[in-house]
Amino acid sequence: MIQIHPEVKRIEELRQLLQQASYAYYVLDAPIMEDAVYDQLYRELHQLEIQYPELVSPDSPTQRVGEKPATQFNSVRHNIPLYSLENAFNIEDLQAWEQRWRRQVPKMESVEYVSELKIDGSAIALTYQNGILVRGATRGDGVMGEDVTQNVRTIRSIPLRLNFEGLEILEKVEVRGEAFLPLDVFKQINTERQKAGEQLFANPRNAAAGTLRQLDSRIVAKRRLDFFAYTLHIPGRDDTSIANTQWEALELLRKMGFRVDLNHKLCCSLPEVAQYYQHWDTERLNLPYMTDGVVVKLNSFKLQEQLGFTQKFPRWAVALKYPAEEAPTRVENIAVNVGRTGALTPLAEMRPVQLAGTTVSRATLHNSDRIAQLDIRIGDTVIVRKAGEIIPEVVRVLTELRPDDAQPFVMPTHCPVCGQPVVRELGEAVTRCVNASCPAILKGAIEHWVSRDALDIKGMGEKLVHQLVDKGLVHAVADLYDLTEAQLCGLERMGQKSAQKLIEAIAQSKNQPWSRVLYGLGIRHVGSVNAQLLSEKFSHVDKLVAAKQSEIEGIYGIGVEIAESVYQWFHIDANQTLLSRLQSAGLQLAATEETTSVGDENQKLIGKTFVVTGTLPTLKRDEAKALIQKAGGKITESVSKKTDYLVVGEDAGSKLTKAQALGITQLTEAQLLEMVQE
Ligand code: 0OW
Repeated sequence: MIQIHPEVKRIEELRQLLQQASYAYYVLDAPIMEDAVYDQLYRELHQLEIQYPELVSPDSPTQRVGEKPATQFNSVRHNIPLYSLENAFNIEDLQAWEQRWRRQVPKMESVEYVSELKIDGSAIALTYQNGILVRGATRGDGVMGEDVTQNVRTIRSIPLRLNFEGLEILEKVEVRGEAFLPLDVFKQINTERQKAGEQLFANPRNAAAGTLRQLDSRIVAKRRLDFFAYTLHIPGRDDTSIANTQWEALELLRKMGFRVDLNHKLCCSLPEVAQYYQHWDTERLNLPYMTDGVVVKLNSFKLQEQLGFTQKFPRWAVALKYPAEEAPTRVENIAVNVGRTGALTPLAEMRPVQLAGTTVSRATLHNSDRIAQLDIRIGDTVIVRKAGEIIPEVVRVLTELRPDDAQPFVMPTHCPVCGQPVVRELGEAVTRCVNASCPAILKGAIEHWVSRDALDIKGMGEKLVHQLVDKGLVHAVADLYDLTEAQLCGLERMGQKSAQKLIEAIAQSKNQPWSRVLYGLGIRHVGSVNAQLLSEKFSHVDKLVAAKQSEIEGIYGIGVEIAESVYQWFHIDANQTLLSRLQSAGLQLAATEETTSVGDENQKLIGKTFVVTGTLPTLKRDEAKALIQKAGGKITESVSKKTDYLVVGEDAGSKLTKAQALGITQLTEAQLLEMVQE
């Protein structure tokens, strides 16, 4: 007797509801419920699925993210090759293309084209089996691609199950489209990478391709990739079985639940295509995503079939590009910018040049390694590239135009802002100023101090911080607590009311707990988790000042490197002065009774044994171990039958293989955090 769970009905109901809500939100951009309601329903479904794991199905909204990180990507063959597109760079090329294909078919009068924006992302091929997404693959070389199914599943606008009205007969469906990063998401990712001192993505296309090839789908999920479908195939049947034209195919893709770029247009002649192309030359700069020209296709599938393909391209389509966004200019100077972390970033100052609709005169040169790689010198003529809104980039030096007096760039030995010696740690590309009171670092220190996870002082934006430092009102974070309303009123865009509010917000921050103050000090390697651990072990600042380095090291999760950085920081006179000033200003430099550390209630991992392996996306391995320890879990260094969980990061090695062999549950960092969450 098959036991039918009473919850089956509820689970199906929840899945339907959540899928409709997700489709409405991510594909139609027309939410049908509040986020809080969605989250509530999601939690209910998740709980039911945890209770009855046998009821989980691959198309459940809970199955989008959180798979264990892949160790590699398998190579897969596309059922139907993913062709690329022949390029046309102007209307003449487009007309030549039309002449070419017309010679291949009997004379015809009217012909329809579909013009589509060429989305500048990374092409992917999706395979659906009986309406369920079973595979997502990168384009690769068009014949073989990489299986990135786990990552594709995290793209919310890709349906896990097709909306199949009337198409149930279709057993296998192939959909192709472009995975892309919206511009605001791209900028956000680069801002985070800049803060973390990581190399920036040069453009959204690289960022999308790089994200799709992430081994840990949690990272992919956080990056919020999006997707536009543009091709539909039914393997083994000719495409005219379900649609006769590209236009109909796009409509069908929408019905099936895909996002389709609605800027496509049916054109009845080449002049109409040219008009579409001209229109989008300027309009594309207002789009929330990058495009790379226009794709022009013959609308009729019958005609497409007659024309077929060359070795690489369809004869019935062409990519009509806009004038290249690269131009030559001269490097007049190479300046050095000191960032908030003290990093010295070389910047090329160039003769202004018109690029992609804007005037460009500066481009980042990242670090000394990049300068050496480009062999760029002051006086050189270079090719600068700027696609859409993206940061301008020096592509190459035209060495044949190098003047005799071209000067190689030498990274300064002293900080250009404060004059103190700079440091370039062995093996690091970045050169850094380490003087805590350097104005450039000071601005960064104050921005960190007022930030959300630190003292959380609202209203203290970057521009105001720069004014406070540049006007000499603040030389250290402690000076914030001596500011008067009158001083603030004297600043730009600061009225009496907002000055009062800000003074109030600064005063309020004195109630923040000791762990936030500790984090706010901006000690290298002390993130909010380590600050929490340190503030629990040393409940008063004096204990931390008096602590030996070995004591600090003794806290699980505080490795040697962190302990050294903490010990050194508390033994610098200027920092001791800062602490006493903060103390007298009334900041919390000790744990008070109400800010109890996490008590016994959060012992969710008691009795469980964990091993941590690989590089985790946000936590250091030691921080993860400390979290596990704090929640009552036991840490061992090697995997055995007694291991309950293996926490897996990128480039996990033999421990992962052994865990898989022993059938030990693997966790991503996010799943671990979910387990220890209060
Ligand atoms: N990037 C696009 C796009 C598009 C395919 C069909 C057969 C050959 C090209 O927006 N709208 N339509 C097509 O049609 N391809 C596109 O992108 C191609 C895919 C592979 C290389 C280009 O990115």
